[in-house]
Amino acid sequence: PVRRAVCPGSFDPITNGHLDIIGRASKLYDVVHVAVMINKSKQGLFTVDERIDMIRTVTAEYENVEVEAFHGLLVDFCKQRDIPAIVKGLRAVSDFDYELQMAQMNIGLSGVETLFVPTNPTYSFLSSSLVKEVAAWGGDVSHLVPEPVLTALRARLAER
Ligand code: COD
Repeated sequence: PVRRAVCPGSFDPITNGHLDIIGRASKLYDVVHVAVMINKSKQGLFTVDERIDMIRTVTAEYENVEVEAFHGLLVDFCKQRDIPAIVKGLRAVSDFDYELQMAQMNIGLSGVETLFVPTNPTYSFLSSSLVKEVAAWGGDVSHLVPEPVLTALRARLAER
């Protein structure tokens, strides 16, 4: 049987921290689904289609990674694609409470397991929101996001 896992997130935009987790998951599973979860109450810096394009570009080297958007519950995304496992990066203790809550909710809803991968310490402080904030004030984020994302960030922020 094909072993599948999902790496879910907002990816607004994808960072080197996300990419590290996706790359590691791609070595452990036959197919890794990257799910850009649509949150209607949160207006992003990038549209969902822009996020998907960026993720496809920077994961092109991984042949077993598939990227798509989803509007709904993560467990329904999993059910529809026969995915038994969610792979999440854990940055610090601060991530733990909420991640544990979601993991337990998800297993209770449908039996989907969550596996936590320890974040590469180089990226343990890294989040999409901090990247956007630092970049908006002209700070250098070139070591925190892949090159195509850096270009897109600069272009989007220059429009403002
Ligand atoms: N290093 C390693 N991993 C990282 C890093 C980093 N620096 N930054 C983020 N990650 C990993 C984490 O595992 C994180 O969970 C994931 O990437 C996504 O990060 P973000 O910031 O893009 O996305 P979030 O935190 O907004 O994603 C939350 C979800 C979209 C996964 C969640 O809200 C969800 O599942 N929503 C769907 C609706 C649903 O099912 N709700 C019920 C949940 S019980």
